[in-house]
Amino acid sequence: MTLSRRTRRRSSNNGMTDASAAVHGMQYLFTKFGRNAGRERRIMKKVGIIMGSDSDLPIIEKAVNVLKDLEIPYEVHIYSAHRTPVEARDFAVNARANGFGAIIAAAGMAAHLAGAIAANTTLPVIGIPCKSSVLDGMDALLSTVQMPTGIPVATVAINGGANAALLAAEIIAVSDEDLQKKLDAKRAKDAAAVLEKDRTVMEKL
Ligand code: AIR
Repeated sequence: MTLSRRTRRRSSNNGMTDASAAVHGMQYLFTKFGRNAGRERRIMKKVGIIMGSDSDLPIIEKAVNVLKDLEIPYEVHIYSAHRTPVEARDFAVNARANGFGAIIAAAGMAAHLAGAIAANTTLPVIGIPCKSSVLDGMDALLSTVQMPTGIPVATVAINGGANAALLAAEIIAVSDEDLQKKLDAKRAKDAAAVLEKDRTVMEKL
């Protein structure tokens, strides 16, 4: 969550952090000289998770749990469109080069974070409006969903952390067959759990 360390480490690697550059370098060497030389080896894209404040953490935890279950790599940061606009922009501008495939942005109140991130990248951005004010999240919902034409934000329900992560997973899975299978298996498991409840409901009532 430190704001400047990552920025400082960014060097001349086309906007990549040193860590990202090292991973890409290793990927290249494996492809070139490793046991599977010549075969394409892909590293799964990361999901970036940005929240406007640490008070949004309970909603972010729902997203993180889904990504962990699906074994999708992720990175979490606290950047605010209003309080730390430079860092938020910097993250978005470099996200693709840093190995991200989708970004989740969660904020409450006048929630411009997802839109501000989307303005600075063509990666898919998923907005989570957070319920953190007297307006029960309606303020954040409208601020997140009402994007002007040209800069889309895929907005999930108020406090919809789990669905944001599932949508990010579906985006990554477009080019990842293993992840597609995991998502199919999860759907089947979730449906089976509902049907199990269906079987027991009559006994209770
Ligand atoms: N926020 C922070 N910077 C800009 C916005 N919109 C949001 C946070 C949080 C809410 O303001 O995402 O949901 C209240 O933040 P805090 O830090 O006062 O608890």
